[in-house]
Parts: sequence; C-alpha cells; structure tokens
Amino acid sequence: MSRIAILVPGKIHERVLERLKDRFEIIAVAREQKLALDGGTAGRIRGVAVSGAFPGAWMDQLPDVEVIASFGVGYDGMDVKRAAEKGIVVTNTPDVLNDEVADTAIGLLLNTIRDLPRAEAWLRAGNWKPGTAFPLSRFSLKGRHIGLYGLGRIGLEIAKRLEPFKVKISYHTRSRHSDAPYDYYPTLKELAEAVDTLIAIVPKTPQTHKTIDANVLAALGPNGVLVNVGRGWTVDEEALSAALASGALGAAGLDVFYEEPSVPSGLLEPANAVLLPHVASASVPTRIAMADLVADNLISWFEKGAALTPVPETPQKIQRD
Ligand code: NAP
Ligand code: 8YV
Repeated sequence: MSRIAILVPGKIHERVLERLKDRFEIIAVAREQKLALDGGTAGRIRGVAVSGAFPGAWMDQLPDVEVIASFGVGYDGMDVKRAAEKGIVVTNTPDVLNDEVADTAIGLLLNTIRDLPRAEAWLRAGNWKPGTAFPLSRFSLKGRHIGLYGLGRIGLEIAKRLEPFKVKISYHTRSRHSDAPYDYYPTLKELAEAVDTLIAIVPKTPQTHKTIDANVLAALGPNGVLVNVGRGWTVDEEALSAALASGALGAAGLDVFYEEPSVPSGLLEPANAVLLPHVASASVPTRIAMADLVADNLISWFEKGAALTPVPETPQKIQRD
C-alpha cells in the first residue's frame, strides 16, 4: 500500500523529518511563489509540515490536503481563513515553548535594565584594568511596576517568574482575566501610563499592528523600559528609534523585529537597546519539543483521526475514521 504523502516546503527542524520518514512519504520542495509540484504529485499530498509562512495560493495547489502542521506557536504567516474555507485543519505548537520564551523574556529584561551585554563586551575588549570599572547601570529592576501586554500561555509564565522579583505586575488584554491576581487595564495606553516597564507578548494580528506607538512610548517615559518577545509587527520601530535616541524612552530589549532579519539602524545604533535575533524559543530541547509536536499532530491526524493542537480558526470539522 502506498504511504500518505506529506509536503515539506523549505527548511524544517531535522527531527520533524526523522519522526515522519518511516510512516509517510516526504515530498520536500523549495519555498517558491508557486510550489514546484506537478499535478499528479500535488494531488497525492494529504498533509504538510512547515516552518514559516504558508500562503493560501499554496493551499490552492493541493486539492486533497487535510492538515497543515506549523512549527511555532505564532501562525501569523498561515492563511488560516483560506484553510478554514477549504476545511483544512491547521496546527501550531503551543505550551511546549512557554517556559523557554518566558525565561528568555526575564533574561532580556535584566540584560536591558542592568546593561549586562555592554558590561561583558567592555570586559572582553580588555577594558577591565586596575582602577577601572564599568559604569553603574542607570536603571534597576527593584521597585519597578511591570505591565504585561498579553497574558496568555506565555504571558502568564512571564508574570509568574516576575513575582519573586517583588515587582508590581499589571496587564492589558482584550478581556479581563478574572483569575489573574494582577491589575487589569482596559487599554494599552492606560497600562503604559500606569507602569514603567512594558513586556509585549501578543500575536501578530490586524488589531496589534504598531500598537506600541509614540504615545505608548511617551507614557512609559524616560525611565521606561520596553521588552518585546511577541512579534516586531506590534511596535512602531520608527517611533521606538526616535524615543531611544532622544531619551523619551529609557531602554528597550527586543527579540523580534518588524521585517526580520533586517534590523533598522535606528535600533542598532543606540546603546540603550539590547537586541536578540529571535531566539526566545531557540534551545535544543525546546526546539525538539516543538518538532515532536509538529510530527505528533500529523501522526495523530492520520492514525487516530484528530489533530492534537488545532488552531481555533480551523476546528476539526473533518473527523477521520
Ligand atoms: P496566547 O496564549 O494566544 O496569548 C496571547 C495573548 O495576547 C492573550 O493574553 C490575548 O489576550 C492577548 N491579545 C491578543 N490580541 C490582543 C489585542 N488585540 N489586544 C490585547 N491583547 C491581545 O499566545 P502565546 O502562546 O502566549 O503566544 C503569544 C505570541 O508570542 C505568539 O502568537 C507569537 O507571536 C509570540 N511568540 C514569540 C516567540 C519568540 O521566539 N520571540 C516565541 C513564542 C511565541 P485575550 O485573548 O484575553 O485578549
Ligand atoms: C520560533 C516563534 O522562532 O513559536 C513562535 O511563534 O516565534 C518561535 O518559537 C518560530 O516559530 C520558528 O522558527
């Protein structure tokens, strides 16, 4: 009996392929505007494993695809509307990366507030000599009031990690989380006015576009700190560059950027910015857990008739036998 064909467009974690190759036929193709598949091959594909965007036009090329397993919890590059219209189930990788991303957020927060990457660079450059000392950090975490923009799976883990630091914690989401022991602010502007430190962990959606704008940054103020581990899409980077340069905002720590991997010079130049190349989930164990969940979603769909972690936009309408 011929094996079920799974499409893999572009690169994906090696573990996904290792887990799938004995059960399925893997069809690997380059990421191109139109997938290089002849009609016969395209017609045999019933599942997809993908890291990164998956446009609706690719779905149109695959008449019998049932499930698309995406590597990552954020699935903003996936045309879920088209998938839902076509009855295709899309899965993502929630929860398995919560701890790693929350840990990274705390590390980035401390690095930004205490200027630790520049202190290390100063040491490595041979500046630490008798009678010299790296300048005191302007800011301290002590006594800060931290606002979480997003209190979902990852935001909640960040909040829990912040509690032992004895900081005040507040949050803004679309709706109040009545079980959360933190102050709720119904708008991002009100949250920014109340706090001195903002940590963003919201998805890329039309509603979150450039919501961290000049007004929000001004509300955080000269002692204010912004940390973003969600998506660069959420920040007006021009306004952020200007605020960092003028001192209207104290400092920023960014793991994500608007147009990755391009980082604007207005963010590269200021000394009061700590920048990471989108590494919040990027440890060997966490990426293996994400890869396993991609594979397990496909295996579960084809062997048990249901995916493990379908996204809310594509509930499992097709229950397989
Ligand atoms: P989640 O559980 O869905 O939580 C999302 C949070 O964002 C919820 O609290 C939601 O609150 C809030 N939110 C959504 N739209 C909003 C809006 N318009 N205004 C205010 N709040 C809004 O997602 P998660 O698993 O925590 O992941 C969050 C995002 O982090 C992902 O989508 C991804 O983009 C990003 N991420 C980045 C990395 C990295 O490597 N840097 C790694 C993992 C994830 P309500 O539903 O109550 O409004
Ligand atoms: C990954 C992420 O960097 O899960 C997400 O939404 O942004 C990160 O964990 C990405 O998905 C895969 O490279």
